[in-house]
Formats: sequence, C-alpha cells, structure tokens
Amino acid sequence: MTRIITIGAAQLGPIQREHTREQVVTRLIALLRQAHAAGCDLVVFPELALTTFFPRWFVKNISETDHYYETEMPSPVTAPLFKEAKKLGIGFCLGYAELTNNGERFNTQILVEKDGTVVAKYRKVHIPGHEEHEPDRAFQHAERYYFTPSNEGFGVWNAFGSRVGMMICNDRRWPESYRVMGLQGVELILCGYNTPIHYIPDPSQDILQGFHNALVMQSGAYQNGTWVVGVAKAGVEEGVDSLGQSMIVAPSGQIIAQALTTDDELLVAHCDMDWCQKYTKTLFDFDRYRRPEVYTRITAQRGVELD
Ligand code: CDT
Repeated sequence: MTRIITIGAAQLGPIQREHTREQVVTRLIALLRQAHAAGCDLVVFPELALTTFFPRWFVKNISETDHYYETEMPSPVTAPLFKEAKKLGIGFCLGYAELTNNGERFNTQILVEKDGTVVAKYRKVHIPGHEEHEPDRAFQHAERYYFTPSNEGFGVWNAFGSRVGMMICNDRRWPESYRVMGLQGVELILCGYNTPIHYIPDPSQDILQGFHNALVMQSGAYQNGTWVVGVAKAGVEEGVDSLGQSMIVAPSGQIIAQALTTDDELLVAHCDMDWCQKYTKTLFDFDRYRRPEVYTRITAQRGVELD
C-alpha cells in the first residue's frame, strides 16, 4: 500500500497592518477550500500567518503589541478555520505569535489533523535578528525582542500516516534542525517563513535570497531523506518586500512544486512517504554510516573555538 499525502502549500501574499484577523481567516479558508477541491489531505500556511510581520517595528512597551499574539487556539476569530477544515476533512499547519498564560512570547506553529485535533505544537528554536532598537535600519527585524527561543527542540509526531516534524523560517538555514528530526525518522518537515529580500547586515545577500532558500531546503531534504514543505508570506508588506518561492521538495532534493507569484497561491503535490526510504535505507542509512563519536563538538560547543 502506498502512503501518499496530497499536500497543499498555501502561500500568502502580504498582510498589511490594517488587515483584520477576520479578513485574514477568510483568505485562509479560501485557500483551504481550493486545497480541498484539489484533493489535499493537508494544507500548510506560513509563519505568523494571522498578522503582518510585526517584528519589523520596535515599540518600547512590548505589551502594546499584545494584539498581534494569540492567547488561545482556536480563538473565536480562528474557530471558523478549524470548523471548515474539520467539515472538509482536511488537516492544516498554521504559524502564529503565541502569548502564554505566564507571559511568555513564542513564534509558534501547530499541526491539526483531519478530525480537527491539534496533534502538535512547535515553537521556533532559532530566533534571528536583534534584541534592541536599531534606528539606522530601514526596517527592524526585532524577533529577538518579541520572541523567546524555545528550548523544547524539534519533535516528530505520528500524523497523516507519516512521521511529521515542523520548523519555522530561520530554522531552515541550520542543518541541525533537519538532522535532529532525521534522527527521529522524520518523513515530512513543514516550514513557514517570512524572509525580507533586503538583508540589512549584508545587502550582497539580497540577490541570493531565492538561491539560499532553495539551497537549504533541498540539501536538508536530501541529506535526511525527507519531504520538506516551505511556505512563504510573500510580497510587499508595509513597504518591505519578502521572498515568495514557496516550494515542495522531495527526499531526492528535487523541487517538485514552486510558487510562481508573491500572492495567495496554492501549490499541490502528491507526496509518497515511501520515497524517503530510498535515501534513509541506502546512502543515508544513519545507523550504518553515521559517526556520532566524532561529531561531539556539535553539541559540546556553540561558537567557533580555535585550538
Ligand atoms: N522570519 C525569519 O526567521 N526570517 C529570517 C530573516 C533573516 S534574519 C534577519 C530568515 O532566516 O529568513
């Protein structure tokens, strides 16, 4: 019996500051219905899919931004998405800003099964950008002010008849993210992102944003024999241009679907989970070929140490 999951990567165009949650949820439901019509089992939405990418602004009093965070999921505003997905029998993955009961702020993504149950919650591990206001920048990337890095690590869950893991945006640039999931038998990694094209610390990277996006997800997929679904919030949001190029990458490292626009756009692919074993049982048979005893530096130290 084949294990094919039909996956919809639901890229979003920009969400401006004045857009309400209700308007955004309406867009998510439209994509969900489109995915259902295309026979999808699972729809993947981007990082911070309910709001504009608010870390581009700095405010002295962080509680002024509380309205960008979710304190419950589902909430009265997001409940229609859960209800529609359950009615259609389609699962989804959704990124949002989370404010916990004890005041912690996480960049979070959840995985919801076809029956409407939340099967997994992942909180972003690698938080990029800066902690303080940097007034000389054209726009801020103050994620390190707005979010606490999660210490929960990278889980892998049994869902959709597969082994499913999650990561968020900057996590996709780090090989450790994929490998920690690879070591738990991951077959499908879901990743939402918001990637401004202009990288202020080194603008020479601007022209390479699309290349780097594909490079990291294709290599992560291949080196761990896993499917990777990367989904953007794209386009010009509050004057900041963000990368589209959402993609579905096979365990071979090949891109089998890619977004053509920077708007709301659904990509669909029929993903055979058994394809993973072509890699995990041969070239990347971890148990046979890995040498963890010579990789101890990877967990023993953080930055570069010169002997
Ligand atoms: N959202 C997110 O993590 N974005 C980063 C931007 C680069 S760091 C300023 C990314 O890795 O795409």
